[in-house]
Amino acid sequence: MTDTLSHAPTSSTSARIVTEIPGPRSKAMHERRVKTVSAGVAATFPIYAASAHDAVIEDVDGNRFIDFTGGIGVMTVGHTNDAVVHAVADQASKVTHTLFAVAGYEPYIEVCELLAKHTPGNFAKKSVLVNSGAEAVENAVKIARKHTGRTEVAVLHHGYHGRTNLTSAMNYNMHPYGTGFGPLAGSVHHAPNSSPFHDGLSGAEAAERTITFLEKRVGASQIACLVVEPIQGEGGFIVPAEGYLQALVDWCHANGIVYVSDEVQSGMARTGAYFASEHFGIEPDLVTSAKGIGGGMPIAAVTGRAEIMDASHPGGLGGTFGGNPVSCAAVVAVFSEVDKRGLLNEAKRVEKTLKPALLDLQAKYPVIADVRGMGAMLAIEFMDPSTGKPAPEVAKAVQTHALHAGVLILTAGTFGNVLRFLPPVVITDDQLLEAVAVMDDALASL
Ligand code: PLZ
Repeated sequence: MTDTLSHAPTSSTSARIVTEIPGPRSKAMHERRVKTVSAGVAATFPIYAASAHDAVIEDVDGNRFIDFTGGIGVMTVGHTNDAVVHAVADQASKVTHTLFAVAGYEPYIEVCELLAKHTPGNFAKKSVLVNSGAEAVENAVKIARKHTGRTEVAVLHHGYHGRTNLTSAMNYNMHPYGTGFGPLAGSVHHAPNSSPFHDGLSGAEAAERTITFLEKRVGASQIACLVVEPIQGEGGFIVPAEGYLQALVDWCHANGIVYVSDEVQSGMARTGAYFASEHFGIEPDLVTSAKGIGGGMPIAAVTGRAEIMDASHPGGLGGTFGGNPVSCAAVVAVFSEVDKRGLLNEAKRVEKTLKPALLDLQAKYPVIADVRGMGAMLAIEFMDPSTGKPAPEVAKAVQTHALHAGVLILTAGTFGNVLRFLPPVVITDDQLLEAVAVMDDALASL
């Protein structure tokens, strides 16, 4: 046991393992957990966090981990970001809750102003604030249905949109999100996506395949909205072929369909732009955001064309906690941090350091079939070079090896054969390269 619990990690901290993993305190907590926490909640890593700063998490046993997960893409501005912590404490001492629909407060309006300014598209925009990514997607669908008077919802293969009844139906993978939880919401249609590494199609060819499916199976006139992640997150950081998304937007607009960009994972500086849609030159009708916008506080939003966002009658949108003042204060601080500290460029720096290092690993280990992504949203995909089949066991083995060496990495992909890197964009180059060296060791030992 060490005395490090009193010292929070600093930005330059490297990984440090001082106990077996999990350590005795984490083990004891786990024993308490299994008695009262539902087994339905996954436990990816067997450690329990005591403190965190920037890109480092320290567990209750004093082990320090370089964090490539960022709480699944949430901690873009860094753990316990000073500006966020200060804004939260300040707001908590003023007003913590009124329910915006009962008595308003300025931070909610400020957040909607910031989202109107920084989401793609040069037109009048409005927002509604909610609590989670899934709730944002649900609301985007509600709004699109009300606006169009249509019922059907289109999504893409390998997509992920949440765990509520409707969003579970919108996920590509039935397991673990839908299995046994049915009946899931109906009127959801899954169309082929664009995945250049796997399908070899150009953007135009992939768009034709998607559109043909939707026109034949559903009928364009029936579709309220098409919900698309610009870079598919849980699906394995799939970057669509050039021109694909624009072709879908054009088709939606020609057919009165609301195009929804689900930027819950890819949004807010993650890819080196405020929203990843910008990289593809598209202007979605609606954008969902969550994760990174709150700097660790729970908040999410639907933002989009004012005339669509105003489709609902008063009282049709909302909820008790949506746009909580403390969470809103955090969002305002996050936007200010991105601007003041140039965090869009920091995300690009992460790509500039990490991508070549991952390509070097690929040159050394043919089991790495693909290196892809943008900014601080990068991934490697493992395939067995002899069979060409997905190799989830390699992803798992590297993840486990890295955990024991002090690096937290998440898997992704429909087949679980992808490792994804979603670090806080304030992670240092040294920390990035330290983590790559750990993966190198892991692959060498396989
Ligand atoms: N849309 C694109 O990535 C959340 C899920 C992690 P919530 N992705 C991480 C897990 O195992 O629960 C996500 C997303 C996209 C919607 C969501 C849902 O956001 O805030 O988790 O509801």
